Amino acid sequence: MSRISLTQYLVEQQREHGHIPAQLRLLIEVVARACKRIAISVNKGALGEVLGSAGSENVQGEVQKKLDIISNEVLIEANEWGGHLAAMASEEMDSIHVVPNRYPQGEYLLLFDPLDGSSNIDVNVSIGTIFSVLRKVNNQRGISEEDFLQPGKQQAAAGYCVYGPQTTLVLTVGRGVAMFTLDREQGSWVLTAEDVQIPEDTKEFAINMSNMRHWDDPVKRYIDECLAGKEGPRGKDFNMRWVASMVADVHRILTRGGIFMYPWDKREPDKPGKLRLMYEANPMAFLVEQAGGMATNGRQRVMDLVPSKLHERVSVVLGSKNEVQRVTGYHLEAG
Ligand code: AHM
Ligand code: MG
Repeated sequence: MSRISLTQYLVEQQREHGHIPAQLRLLIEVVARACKRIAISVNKGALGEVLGSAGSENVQGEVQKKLDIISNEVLIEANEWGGHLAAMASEEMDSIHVVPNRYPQGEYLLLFDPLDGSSNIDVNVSIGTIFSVLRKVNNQRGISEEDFLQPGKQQAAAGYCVYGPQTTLVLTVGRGVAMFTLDREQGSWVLTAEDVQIPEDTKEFAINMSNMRHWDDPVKRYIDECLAGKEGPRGKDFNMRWVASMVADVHRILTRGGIFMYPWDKREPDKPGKLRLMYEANPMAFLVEQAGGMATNGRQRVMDLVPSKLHERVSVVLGSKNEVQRVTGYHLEAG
């Protein structure tokens, strides 16, 4: 059986559909190469002395793991010299990283969560890298944080790489979702799924149930109804999964459907949610919508939200369309 590589897939997208400019193709290839390097560090684990905390905190006051920092450095180093980028922003950096003057400036902006699901690193459970690509819209001047504050619907591409039993790269350039599995012997990404579709209905939800007492009423209502099973208003039994790595939870949903929620809760009433709009919610929302699913913050479409700052947080409800619609409806009914 002949297999299609990531390079061939991108060249065909560029040639046949003409919607991937050369710079974007290079950008995606470079990100994929960086993910391969991160996968090697992840796989080495204790042997590579990459486990444990780095003894520092990021801008959000979270303790950084060694792999958070290593992955961030790999992505920056890989991407800054190619001429395809103007600047980068990362969950692990306070402010944007502008491409140094010694390199040509490209027309794209790259945003990433270099190592998502950090709490799973040391326990050998799936983790990942999430990325989002925007165009630099303002050509009049240099580059600043403001250039990044675009709604998710303006993304040119998005994806993630999940480091699990297999290393898989999942990508959208706005024409459906494709998955590539890393062939470790060959060192290449091989197309293993195309036109990925999320079923509209599901019997599986993903939420951190330990936060139940802090949830808002519409979230409680939805989960209570799921828990009531066959005898309840939904008339069916629901299953629950929570990996605590958004990449792994979203990967399951893209593979077999489901709903993922990280809603606002009363622990931090002033924050709109835990997850980051630009590094986590937007790229995942783009993938989910491209696969026929839906992503909201409980009330509005995630990709319509206009960020007011780089590290903005957001409530997230995404996955199978009919379930996301239901949860969103419960929020809107509650006013
Ligand atoms: P991180 O980017 O610091 O790893 O945090 C994001 C992760 C998500 O991947 C996951 O859905 C969530 O945090 C899990 O949070 P919790 O430990 O509260 O269940
Ligand atoms: Mg994260």
